[in-house]
Amino acid sequence: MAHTAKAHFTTTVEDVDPLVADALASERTRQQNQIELIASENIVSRAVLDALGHEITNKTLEGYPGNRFHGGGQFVDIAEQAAIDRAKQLFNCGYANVQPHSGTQANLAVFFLLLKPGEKVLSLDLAAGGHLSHGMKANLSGRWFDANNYNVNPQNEVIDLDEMERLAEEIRPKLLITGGSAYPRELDFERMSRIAKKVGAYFLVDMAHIAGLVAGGVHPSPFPHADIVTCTTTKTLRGPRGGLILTNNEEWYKKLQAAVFPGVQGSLHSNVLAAKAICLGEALRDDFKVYTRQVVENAKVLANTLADRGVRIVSGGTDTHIVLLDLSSKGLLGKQAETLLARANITSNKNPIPGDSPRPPEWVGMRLGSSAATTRGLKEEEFRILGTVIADLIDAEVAGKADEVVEGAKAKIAELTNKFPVYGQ
Ligand code: DSN
Repeated sequence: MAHTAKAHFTTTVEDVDPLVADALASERTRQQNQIELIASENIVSRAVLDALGHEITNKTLEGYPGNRFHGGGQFVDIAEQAAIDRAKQLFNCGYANVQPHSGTQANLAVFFLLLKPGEKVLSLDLAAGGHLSHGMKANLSGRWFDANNYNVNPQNEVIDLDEMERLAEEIRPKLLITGGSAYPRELDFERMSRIAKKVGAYFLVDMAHIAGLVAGGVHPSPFPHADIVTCTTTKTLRGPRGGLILTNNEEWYKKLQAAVFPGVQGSLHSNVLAAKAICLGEALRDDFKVYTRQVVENAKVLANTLADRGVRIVSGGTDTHIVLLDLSSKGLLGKQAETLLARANITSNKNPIPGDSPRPPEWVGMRLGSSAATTRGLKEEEFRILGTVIADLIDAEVAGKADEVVEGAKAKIAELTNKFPVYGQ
């Protein structure tokens, strides 16, 4: 087919690229047919998808609304300003930068703003639920800064604030960070901010996982305790892939803008900014509060159902959307359980638990999350079914009889996915 301008604008992906078209179609079917229990995932609204696939993606811009390096940005300005205003309203803070391309980029910009290479950071240990961008050795944050970790109490697996205070006094970090990827319990921002102040550290809350729960009022807000807050818009906030940086510090604000652009990023993602504005608007609605309450209730039901069947739940339960399983209680590894659940169309991920091996194939943990399935409309009753199906699969695997239960488990999952379709499928 001759490649004309008209064809460029009208030929569908099915015609132009069957390989990728097939992958897209298969991914759509996978999302419909599987129950998503990966805690960092969610299912965005049709409106968010509309923005992500909109022509606005063509617009290149650097700078900030009203002060761009390129012309023609007046409509992106509207979207970005809406995202800024809504983020400030939603999280009750004075300043928002909505341009970070991810949570990791947001954290990198905060490091760029507040630290010089070699300065000290104190953050939650990765196996205890921290995040790689908080100082993991293989990440730039760990390579360029002096990263130290606090941990959970080995008895109750809750962050040990006394130990955090002792370490902070000993290490005297410039930046104290809390939050991460796999910590299921409520965070005590007030006490942590007191620890940071006592040792003269800035206090960064990375609320990537819990931003939606904070927005919905089911987890305490990091404001007014944190000096600076980062998050993704992806997870419980149910928006596009991307990050936010929030603060009340007027003095930092200009420097923060410069830390994002041109500090660690170039041009912005116009379509993602529009999608961020939409998801933040959705999170301001009352029905989002109802959604987040259900997310936490569902996670608790899942944790209790599994615990009743003898699966040890790290920290004994959850206050959030995250349920962390210790599969050593059943003699399984995380990767075995991940593969097993996938056979029944349940998507999950192996994860380290406190004190776990540094080697992913040896992890005994599995992280489950309730956000995406709750978006589909599943409630307590369905999460009880999910917990029972998972426990049945695990027990059968331990007994060497998984083949006998997988088909039955798949049928139960199919009942749920048919009853709670995504995108009108
Ligand atoms: N941090 C990763 C996770 O929580 O799964 C990606 O968002």
